[in-house]
Amino acid sequence: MVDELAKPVNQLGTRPPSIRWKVLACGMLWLCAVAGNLAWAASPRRVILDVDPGIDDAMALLLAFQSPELQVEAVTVVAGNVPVELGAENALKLAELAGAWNVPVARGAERPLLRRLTTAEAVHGENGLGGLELPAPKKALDPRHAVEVIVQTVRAHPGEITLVPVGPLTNVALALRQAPDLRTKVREIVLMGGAVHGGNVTPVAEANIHNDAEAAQIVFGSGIPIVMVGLDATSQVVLTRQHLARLRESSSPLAKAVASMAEHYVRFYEGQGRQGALMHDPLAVGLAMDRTFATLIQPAHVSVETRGEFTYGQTVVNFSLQRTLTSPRGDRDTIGPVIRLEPNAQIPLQIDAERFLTLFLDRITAPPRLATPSPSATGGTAKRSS
Ligand SMILES: [Ca+2]
Repeated sequence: MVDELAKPVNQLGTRPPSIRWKVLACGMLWLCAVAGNLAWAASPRRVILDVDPGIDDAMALLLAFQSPELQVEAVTVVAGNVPVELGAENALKLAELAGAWNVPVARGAERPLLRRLTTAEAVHGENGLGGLELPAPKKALDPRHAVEVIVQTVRAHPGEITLVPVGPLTNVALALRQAPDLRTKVREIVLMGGAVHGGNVTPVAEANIHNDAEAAQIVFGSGIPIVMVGLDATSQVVLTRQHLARLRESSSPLAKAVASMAEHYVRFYEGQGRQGALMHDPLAVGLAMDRTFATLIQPAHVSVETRGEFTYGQTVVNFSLQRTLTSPRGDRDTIGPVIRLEPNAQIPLQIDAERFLTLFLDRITAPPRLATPSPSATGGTAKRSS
């Protein structure tokens, strides 16, 4: 330190920092930057899962609860695979199974905006969980409507919430109608629905979009960044009997539950001539936490068919990002001009299915990550700890 004091002072009367101090300061700055980056990388992404459980919804919920990359702010339930009352009860049971006592579960829309509801007991079983009987829930539903929960949660964390809807888009569309400010406050929507080619309830329509195409069109028109996890992506991820065997070997209660539900689900798909069950909803959760599960993803402009007699619910995926208009000429129209369309969705086209399924099985066979003591005898929803 003597050396330091012996140095001349500058015009402002302070000593210039020594090399040692400069190195120390740079080191501190570097450490702060690294720590900041680590904190950013480690901070989980806030998500709301909008579900219609449903076996693959159940697997998606459990994957989300078991994943430190995600912070599930709420689970909202919509009518779809099963009526909303049953879906809400299933969501409560699954949250309890995962130990997610502090995550609000709210019931939402009972039917699509305009159309009649179509349920899917043939795929998911009469109770929506492939016949798996879980204990009656002690956890209570959030007293708010699901739409209110979505609006309030997004407004409480503007720019931070990723919506992960894996059922019909009714709740999300109603939230956007009720609170147009959500268009700029939702960080992103990673939805399971639609397809570039084909469908699973009609030759051109996927079930979630087909169940409420009007709601889907509102969501795709919202301006919120969307990742459309469609059948093209989800049909690449197949849960086979080998995977079921690994789940059955595990002592984890989550794995045993998933194995039981998936038995029904796999059998349904085997009946369609497939090697196993398609992991629709879990893949949306996977892409919400790690986009690199998609090895090819392309921007597109997606429109939803709401009027076609044979094409209702089709997602018309335009990768060219151009639309040719027509202009009147006398008693006819003529082609032109061509206008440019802004992309409204990213479309995952190729999935690293093996990597995703490995993560899924690892997470489901692990002990419940959120396990906390159950609420006291009142059985109400516990207060949030954060
Ligand atoms: Ca679903």
